Amino acid sequence: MSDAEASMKALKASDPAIYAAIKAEEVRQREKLLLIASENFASPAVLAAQGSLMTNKYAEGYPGKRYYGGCQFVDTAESLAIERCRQIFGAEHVNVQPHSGSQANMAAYLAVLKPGDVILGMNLAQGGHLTHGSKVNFSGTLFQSFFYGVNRETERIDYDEVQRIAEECRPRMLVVGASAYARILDFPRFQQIAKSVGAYVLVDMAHIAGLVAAGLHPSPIPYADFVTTTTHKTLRGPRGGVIMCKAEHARAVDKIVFPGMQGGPLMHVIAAKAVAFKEALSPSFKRYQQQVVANARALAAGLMERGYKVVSGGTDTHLMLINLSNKGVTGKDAETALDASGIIVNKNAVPYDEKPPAVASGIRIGSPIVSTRGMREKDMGKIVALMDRVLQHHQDSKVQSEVRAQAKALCKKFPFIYAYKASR
Ligand code: DSN
Repeated sequence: MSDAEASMKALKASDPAIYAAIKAEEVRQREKLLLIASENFASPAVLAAQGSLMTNKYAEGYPGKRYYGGCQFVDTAESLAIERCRQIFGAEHVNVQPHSGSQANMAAYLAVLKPGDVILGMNLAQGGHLTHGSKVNFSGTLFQSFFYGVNRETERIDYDEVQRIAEECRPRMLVVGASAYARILDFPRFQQIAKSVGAYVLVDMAHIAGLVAAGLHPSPIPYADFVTTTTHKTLRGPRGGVIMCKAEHARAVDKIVFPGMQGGPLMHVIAAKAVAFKEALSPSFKRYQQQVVANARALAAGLMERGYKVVSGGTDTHLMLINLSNKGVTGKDAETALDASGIIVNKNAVPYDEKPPAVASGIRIGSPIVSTRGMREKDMGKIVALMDRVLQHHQDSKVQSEVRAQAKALCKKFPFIYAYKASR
């Protein structure tokens, strides 16, 4: 019996309720077509490190400078994580301790800004992120936030407009990055805009970090003072965050992460980050990312052929937004009908959406998980056909149950990377 199997067996005996929830989640992940753009399947090696006994260790401080004894082995894990991350992205300084992407962003702000300072980020309603200045988030309450969005016609960022808004609001920090924008980000242009108004540049590359690692999206590193990312999206590691910066901000960043914002780092997660970074340095990771992009393009092309409006007319990345307003179904109803059919997406506002976010006119879909399972362009065609059938008959439960069986059959053809025999 493997360690993982033994652990699951022990869990089953000690906590049957949580064991059952995990097993049900395993079945869900195995049998459904998962198209949430921000999710992925971390490798068994990543899971092993994240589920390891390094969770038991306190290690406030940084490698070689801790406030606890017995840190020699967690030091090894953190030093490897830092070194591998630097190797992937070429940053001058790396801190792998942020517990999440939001905390990495908080660290970037607090390293150089004071409460009340002005920040300019992408509007959440047009593809940005909560932590880029949303009024319901710390970033919008601690700082004075202003927003840029996308052009109504092209549905792409209008850089002249960003320049105009920056000149008007004079930000101290220009925040770049998105959670629902499918096009290449022009980092040199953002840097130019920031320089012209004396702002720092923070690039939150959480969604595209895997693509950047593989050289399939331009790197923000040369153009930004701070670059943050999560490690679990296209990068395919454990849940968590990382902050990178220019050498001149290294001390401020380290100080604000610890002791400024966090106490003990999650050493098991940091070990898992190191494992994921090693994987990201391998040639197979690059091939994986190429397939992620190819699959996203195939999904977009297939949907457009069937009359779906893909925001901005396509995708350069792993994700796309579909505006369903010409299909007579809201984002909310589409999400529900697809879920009942074994296809998991999230409702999403489209640019200039008139519906509230909890209803929304669109859905966001992404290719990271289906690509991890080994699916290719022709399989995307099958997914498009299944989605189209559901969306055309979104109130028909017979269609939903037929598609659910077809989605399960398609999943069955591709390996599910976790296999705990104890569960069978
Ligand atoms: N909530 C994440 C997403 O789905 O894009 C971003 O943090």
